[in-house]
Amino acid sequence: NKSIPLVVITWDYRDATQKAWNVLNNQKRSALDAIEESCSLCEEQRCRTTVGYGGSPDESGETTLDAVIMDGVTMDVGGVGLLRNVKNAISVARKVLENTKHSLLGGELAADFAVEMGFKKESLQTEESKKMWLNWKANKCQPNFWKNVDPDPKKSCGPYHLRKTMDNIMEKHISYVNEENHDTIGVVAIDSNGHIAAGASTNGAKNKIPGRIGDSPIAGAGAYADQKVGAAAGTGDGDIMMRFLPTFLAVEEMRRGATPTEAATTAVRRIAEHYPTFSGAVIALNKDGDYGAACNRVNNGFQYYVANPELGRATMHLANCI
Ligand code: SD4
Repeated sequence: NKSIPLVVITWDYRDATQKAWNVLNNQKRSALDAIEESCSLCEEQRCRTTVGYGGSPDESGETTLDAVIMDGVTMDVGGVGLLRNVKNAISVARKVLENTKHSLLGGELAADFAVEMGFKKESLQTEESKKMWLNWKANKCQPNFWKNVDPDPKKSCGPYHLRKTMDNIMEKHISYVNEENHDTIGVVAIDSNGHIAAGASTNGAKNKIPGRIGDSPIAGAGAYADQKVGAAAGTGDGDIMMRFLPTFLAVEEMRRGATPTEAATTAVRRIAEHYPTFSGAVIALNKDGDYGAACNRVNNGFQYYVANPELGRATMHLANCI
């Protein structure tokens, strides 16, 4: 089969795609390994500062991480949400998958779990992320994630005095997404044994309210895989996207016979029916090795990377948005 092994990765993460391709093609290792190692590379490289440490500081200046990995053969899932002070989000997620009966661990206690699994605890703040945070505060904490409540810049933008704002919240939202704030790495892969897996890793949304967990660590939201059908991964405005479980929907659409492109389009369209200005994308593949993507409101279309035997190496693709 000329289309297997196969890996599809969100955005312009070429190195990560090449990494996954080496794992799948040269080393003949598993789809799960390809997911973990490609996401790990992005975490180390701090892809576009929206994956890994030192990016997307929350209102208090802290970076926290979300990640998920799903095995389409066993339907086993490992996720970490709001992971603090540990850099290796996807690898900790894989430990949740392989060493526990749980599907999702969160916050400070997920960091304790990580330490038990042998990972190092260290600050995720960098000079750069500190500067991002200070600039945001100097700019009266705009944009932010509150509605019907005004942050108080004098109090580090929070706590908050309750006051109905007259601002158009959607307008704020547009200025927020125009910053290209959403660059989660999502990965779907089929290995040479035909096994399918999916995963994602991110440091979430800039200026998020402390405690916020996005779509990425949640199966069916950030990523989903089912050996009988295929897999999908999402990127974009997680607060909106997680309300629609777009990667679950994409896999279900493929189960009903849709192509990956059609399935991704249906998932994105479902969200856009309710939130026309949301920014995001879904990538998908099926068990035959077909793949595709769809997006909404991504400037200049949505770039994603693919590698399979036919392409031979990581190759850029572009999806026009709906
Ligand atoms: C989130 N979906 O936490 C993530 C952000 C992101 O590409 O960058 N997605 O909302």
